Amino acid sequence: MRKNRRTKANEPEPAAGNGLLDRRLFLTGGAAAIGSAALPDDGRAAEALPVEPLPVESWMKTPGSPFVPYGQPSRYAGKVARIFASAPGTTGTGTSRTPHHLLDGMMTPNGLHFERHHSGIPDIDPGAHRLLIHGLVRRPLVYTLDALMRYPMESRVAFIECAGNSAQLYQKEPAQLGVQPLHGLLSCAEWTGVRLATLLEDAGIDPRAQWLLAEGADASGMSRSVPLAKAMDDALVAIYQNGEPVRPSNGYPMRLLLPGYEGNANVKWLRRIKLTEGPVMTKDETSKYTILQNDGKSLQFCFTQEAKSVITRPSPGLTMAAPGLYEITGLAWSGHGKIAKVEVSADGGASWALAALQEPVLPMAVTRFRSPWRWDGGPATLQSRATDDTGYVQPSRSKLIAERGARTIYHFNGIASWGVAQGGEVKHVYA
Ligand SMILES: Nc1nc2c(c(=O)[nH]1)N[C@H]1C(S)=C(S)[C@@H](COP(=O)(O)O)O[C@H]1N2
Ligand SMILES: [Mo]
Repeated sequence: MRKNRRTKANEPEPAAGNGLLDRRLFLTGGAAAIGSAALPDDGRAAEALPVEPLPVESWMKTPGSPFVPYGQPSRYAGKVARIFASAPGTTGTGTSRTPHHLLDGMMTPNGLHFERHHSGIPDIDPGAHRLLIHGLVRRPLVYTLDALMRYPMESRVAFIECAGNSAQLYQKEPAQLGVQPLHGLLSCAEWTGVRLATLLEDAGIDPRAQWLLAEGADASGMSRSVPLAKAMDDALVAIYQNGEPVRPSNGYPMRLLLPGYEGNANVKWLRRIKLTEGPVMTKDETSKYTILQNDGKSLQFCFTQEAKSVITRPSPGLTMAAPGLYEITGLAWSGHGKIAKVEVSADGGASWALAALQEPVLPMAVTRFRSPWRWDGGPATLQSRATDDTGYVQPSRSKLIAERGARTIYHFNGIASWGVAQGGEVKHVYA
């Protein structure tokens, strides 16, 4: 009896083909219990050799550096940075992308939150900034930042994903890029601010109002129409981002947060909300942010980001060192609610293992998933597939394109694949 149990502990249950193991291996601390199986075959992750005494390094011999008013990352962590590109002839119009392959957990640090600016980052004096609420209201109101700060506040952990995230996966051939350039227009933060519903009720909502126009204070005149129901449900005028004032690049001194909606509708540098009977048909919801279909017609007002997931490690640029036990980890999210499950495949979708979901699992936030995988050193195709609590399952790339076509660049949420070659090189592939 006892012998049997030990044998079992030494051989973790396979959960799917090509080396995927039971997710409980990590939850129960089983990785340590299975001993050498938890380590690369050709060596140990931590050195077992007695190294004694430990050397006294130079930084132990003199006092450390003085205080600074605002902390910065380690100078050795310089690679943990955004990458960015600006439109020709501009410096601040374009995107910067989050390095998910170098991060863990669920929150994106403010300095690494992705950015999308249509006309650079405005340098807004918070004392001069105003938020106007007008249109179909009983009494139009103008808020200063100070006035807004006197209202009751609420926090929400929410992802923001640009509608154009992962757009390269609509291309015929897999772009030879990694997680950051392909899927880095996604970030997750704790946003704190005043419920938009509170401000609208303050102004008095005319029963004819069904929509609102939200406008930013940047030079691009970015503005979007949003259903009033969303504003009343869970919209925030966010003033804080992960506990500190919203960064200039993310909308300082205030931004609209519409949890689960495409990034574009989350208007930054918010200066005006106008209640209207119908959508206003701004340039940002007619010429752009519509889904062009094969028949030449476009879908408009596709607000919600559908369930999606992406493996952040292993991923291109992070070569696998040696056969052995690895953790496959990544992020899953849905604009419709909570992530119900994430499955991982190591054989291109032929078989799937349930991944462990890391708590907390929150609606419209990213969820971190983890799956133990024993890589035998041979070829593998890694995929993840998210299901949300509405029952919606992330589609394969081919299913998504069969249904939608590939004439759009928006809302790509198909399954992404990383090919692991003999030798450990990881590449973006289509499976
Ligand atoms: N005023 C204004 N709001 C804006 C934008 C903009 O250029 N100007 N870009 C939008 C787009 S396309 C996206 S994806 C998100 C990006 O938010 P972030 O830069 O905080 O990540 O902001 C949206 N809100
Ligand atoms: Mo965007």
